Amino acid sequence: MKKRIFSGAQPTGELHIGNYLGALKNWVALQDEYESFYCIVNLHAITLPQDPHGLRQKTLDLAKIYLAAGVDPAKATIFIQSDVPEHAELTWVLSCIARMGELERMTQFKDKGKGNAERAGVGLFTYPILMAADILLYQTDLVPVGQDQKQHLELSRDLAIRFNRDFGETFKVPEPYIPKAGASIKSLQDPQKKMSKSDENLKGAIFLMDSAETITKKIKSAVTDSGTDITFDESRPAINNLLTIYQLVTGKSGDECIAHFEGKGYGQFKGELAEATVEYLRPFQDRVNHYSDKELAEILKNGADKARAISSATLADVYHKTGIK
Ligand code: ATP
Ligand code: LTN
Repeated sequence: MKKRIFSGAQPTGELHIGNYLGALKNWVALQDEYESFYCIVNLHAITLPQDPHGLRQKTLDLAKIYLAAGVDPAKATIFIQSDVPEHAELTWVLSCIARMGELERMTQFKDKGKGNAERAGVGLFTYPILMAADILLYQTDLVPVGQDQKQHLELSRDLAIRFNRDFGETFKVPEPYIPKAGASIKSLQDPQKKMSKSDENLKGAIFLMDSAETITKKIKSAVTDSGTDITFDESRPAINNLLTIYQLVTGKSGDECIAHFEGKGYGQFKGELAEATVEYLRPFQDRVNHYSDKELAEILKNGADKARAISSATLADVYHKTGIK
């Protein structure tokens, strides 16, 4: 039997190249070897205010992005989180075994709640429990995510272990899959921060649907470090980040990248990086509107049916073990 993968992204804003290189790219690479479930986590999206008119459209657009990135509906299951009510149901049960203390330690809550717990939504606080439910419902072996999700995944593992201990073996304990290169692509404007959809400075992120002209402009205006060498060096985070993007979009080895830019200046490097990024995203951009709305609806319906077949069995087991049913 194939091992199982689960991952998801939020339909909250435009996806950027950090989401692509840190997560989506690996979803595509892993779908042959694993039985894969890729979810559009719209229930996660409302942990921060969303425009109700825009959310449904963004949810469908994100499904198109998964497909355009190369997730193949013949191999992987693509579905919308809210189409599978078991996610919300298991969240409740897991909420009853999760501890305030462990949620308080989640750094994303501190960031997104802007350090103001008094005013932050309760959903933002309990969000990692919904993520644990997503993963544990499918008896998932592996979860491909970027570095920022590592702590949430640890919590999923802890909840699985605790439930199994208290109620008997029920959940598989999932492992993270975090890529060596690309796990945390940084903002082009501030290499101390991760590239983010919600960054106010739009110049910090390369969005997957950006035009060639916009991509080139953003890369040319990216901040650099002092010094002139173009090498991988953590102490020079701006160039380190740009060279990492170059490495991933060209598929060259680290050594090849360094050798290629030896003796060359930032100007030339940025020009080549812009060109390589545009070329990398072109086939993706061409494919975004490949599926009609009708085909998309069909794919999502099939996906939800497949997802429910598995998640309902896990939830029935949980309800049985806890004495609910
Ligand atoms: P953002 O902070 O940009 O709003 P997010 O983490 O809230 O992103 P998602 O769209 O749900 O948004 O993330 C999808 C995937 O992309 C996750 O696996 C996440 O770890 C990964 N990811 C997000 N930002 C980066 C980044 N800068 N570099 C690498 N991977 C990233
Ligand atoms: N929390 C993640 C999105 C997410 C996810 C998941 C990722 C929700 N459920 C399950 C992997 C597995 C984020 O904000 N990027």
